[in-house]
Amino acid sequence: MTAAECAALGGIYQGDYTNCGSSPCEAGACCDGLVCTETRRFECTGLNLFFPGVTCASNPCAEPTIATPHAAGQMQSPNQWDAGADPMIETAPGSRIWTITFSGLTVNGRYEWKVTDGTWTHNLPSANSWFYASAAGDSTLTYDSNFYSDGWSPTRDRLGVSVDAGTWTAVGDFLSELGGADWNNADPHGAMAPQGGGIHKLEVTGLPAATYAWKAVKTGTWDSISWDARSVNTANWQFTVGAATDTVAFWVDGLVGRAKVEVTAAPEYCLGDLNCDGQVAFSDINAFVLYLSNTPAWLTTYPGCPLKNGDINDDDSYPGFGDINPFVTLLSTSSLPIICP
Ligand SMILES: [Ca+2]
Ligand SMILES: [Ca+2]
Ligand SMILES: [Ca+2]
Repeated sequence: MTAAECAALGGIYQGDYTNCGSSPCEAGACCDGLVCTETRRFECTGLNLFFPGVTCASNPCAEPTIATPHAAGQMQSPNQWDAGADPMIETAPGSRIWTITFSGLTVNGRYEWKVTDGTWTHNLPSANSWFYASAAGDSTLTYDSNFYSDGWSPTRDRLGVSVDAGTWTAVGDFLSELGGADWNNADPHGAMAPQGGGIHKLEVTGLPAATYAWKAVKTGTWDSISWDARSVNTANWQFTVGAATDTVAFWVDGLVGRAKVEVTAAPEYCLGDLNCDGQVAFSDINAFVLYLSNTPAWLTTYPGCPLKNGDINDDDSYPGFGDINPFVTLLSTSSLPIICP
């Protein structure tokens, strides 16, 4: 609202560029990958990283967020949360990856921690991070300050651990649409399947077109990895489904400390459905013969039917006789009818 509207309500105008959030007018550096622009906090959106009070002159998007990382937290002894006691060691000069191993921990115990600069002046993530000790009571923590454009997030400041948390759930407001309960962090509809190497995945279809939010959590807890961090209070991650036929794939990498969500639209064709009735069956044989022998007549008979439907071997060459044998194979080796996606 304007200053006048605010005054009419008896309020105190907080100034331009403010909203109902905590400190939205704060200026700083906004990093879109390695590209830096100076913005207000509320203007730095999406997966971009915001460094309050920082200008682009120091090139914050290319430099490690913390150049002298230390690990501080509940795993330290004798004093927990000692910002300067446990420096992390760079794996190789210039690697921008630092590690530290703690041992003598509670077997399979859970610990909260942060990366500090040796003091409490700069630390991350904003909420505490977390890890679990191994069955031998140790754990190696990693701080990776490199920027990655590998499709996973966070794109920098990844916090790695040597012990995967175990079972993971994709939790969010999409779960009720799947028959579960929204934001139930133990909902079986959100259970992610282990893919090996600490990676877990859930793939779903049938979500009505809408924008949803999610995050990956250790099942039954709020220990999470999202686009912003591995922490006890990660940000929600939005994704948009365009149609119920879209496939949504949720991924988490519990060791590296990264996650991603991929929405894939169903293909706009159906290989083998030559009469465009939504399924592949023997009733497509005559249509396929017409398709090959007189394509213009086929187009007239089945208006709007994708020509690609006849590209049975999916080599993007069609119409062509090379698809005859694949068509015979498709019909003779499949359980018919095949319902189009
Ligand atoms: Ca819902
Ligand atoms: Ca058909
Ligand atoms: Ca073909």
